[in-house]
Order: sequence, then C-alpha cells, then structure tokens
Amino acid sequence: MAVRFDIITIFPGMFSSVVSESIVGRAVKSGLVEINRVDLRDFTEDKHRSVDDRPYGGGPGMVFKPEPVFDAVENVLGEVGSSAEPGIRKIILTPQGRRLDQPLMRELSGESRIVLLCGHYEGFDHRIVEGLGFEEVSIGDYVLSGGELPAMVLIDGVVRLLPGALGHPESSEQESFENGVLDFPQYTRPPEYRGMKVPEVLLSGNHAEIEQWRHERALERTRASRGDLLEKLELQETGQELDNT
Ligand code: 9D3
Repeated sequence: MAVRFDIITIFPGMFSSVVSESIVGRAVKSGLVEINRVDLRDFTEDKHRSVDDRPYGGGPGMVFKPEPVFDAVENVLGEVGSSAEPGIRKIILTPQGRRLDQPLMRELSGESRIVLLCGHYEGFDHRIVEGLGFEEVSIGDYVLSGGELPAMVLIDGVVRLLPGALGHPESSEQESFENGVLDFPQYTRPPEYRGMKVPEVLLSGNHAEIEQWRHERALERTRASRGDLLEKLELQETGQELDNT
C-alpha cells in the first residue's frame, strides 16, 4: 500500500511544500508515503558540478549528461538494467512523454516504488532513457521551465488515490474523470447570497430529482468546455453495446 518516491532533480528545494503540506504532507507524516529527494549535482565530479553539456550535432541549449544521472539512479536503486522490474516505475518528466491522465495515476497508485527524473534544458542524452529503462511522461501541451512541477502534479495525483490518504474512502472513486464527465456545481449555505439563490431542487429533499439535476448539469458543463470527454464516453458506450451482442 505504501509508496516510495525517489525524485532526482537539480532543484530539490522546490519540493518542500508538497512534502510538508496538505494531503501529501499528511501521508508523509503518517508513513503512507516516503519521499526521497536526490540532488543530481551530488553525483558530479568536476569542480563546477556540471550536469549538462552541449548537444552533439549542434543546436541551441544544453543536454543532461549521462554520468551523473546513471550514478544517481544506481545509487537509489542499486545496479539497474533497462528492463522493467515488478513494483518499480522509472519515469522521466519530459515534454515528449505520454500524457499523464487519471488511468495512469490509478496505475501508478498500485506501485511500491516510483523513481522520478526531472527534465530541464533541451532534454536528456537519449542513452539515459534507453539504458536505464525510463518511460517518458508529460503533463500536457504547454511549455514549463522544468520537470519539477510536473513531478509534483504526479505525486499529488497518485498519493490521494492511496487507500487511507483521503480519510473518506469512497470520495476518490466518485469524482469527475473517473466516470468520464466533469463535476456538477456545488452549493452550501446560505440559501441566498447577494441576490444569488441556490437552485430550488437542492433544497427540496427529493433525492431522485437531485440526482437527475446533477447528472444534467454535469453533462451540460462537459459539453460546454470538454466535448472531447463526451466523445470518449460515447465511443466506450458503443463498444460496450458491441460487446453485449
Ligand atoms: C518543447 C520545448 N522544447 C523545445 C526544444 C524545449 C524544452 C522546454 C521546456 C524542453 C524542456 C522544457 C522543460 N519542461 C519539462 O521538462 C517538462 C514539461 C513541460 O514543459 N510541459 C508539460 N509537461 C512537462 S514534463 C517536463
């Protein structure tokens, strides 16, 4: 059930808030999650502690050198081959990767060790990816300045799925994305605020009508801002009908 993250980064300090605050902070304090930060520069041997070098073939920017990364990964895991080991995932956060989504979060929440390597510059010497058996993951189609924030996104999304991390077991399964649509709008007291009223149906106590209303609002919102999710849902339903015949 418990998960250990090893984060290899040139900015270990960036992770201080995730490790100590909120859901992840609580999971660390309770021993459900262990987070080991590894400073890549500790595995350099020159006096400038350099982790990068100019790309072969020319072009702008710098590329992560293989030696410090191989040494850091081997320090964390012992001698590692490029093959997959049960319970261990080796992930590089890079813009070239497979897009992180809720099914991948769920899958990762079943692993016991996750090694995260945070990218920068123009990327990694490709021998790091191939020689150490890393899979590449991106969090979306926008350009950030490094893989640290994406690593934090991954950790947050995985930790909250661990049994015991949220405190209320059913809530992580009942939510949007897991059932393929966005959340319905929520209201709390007071029933009227600055002239804005809570929809009558929510005050009615009629649970069947409330369910119906929430379902409709959820579909409406999904259609308005995420038509792609509805298309996926329709494809799945067509698939299920075919399975049943
Ligand atoms: C695609 C931009 N690249 C063009 C040559 C250069 C580049 C820019 C920024 C390479 C790496 C980065 C740093 N970003 C990440 O390391 C990163 C990232 C991201 O920028 N967006 C979404 N997910 C991720 S995961 C790692």
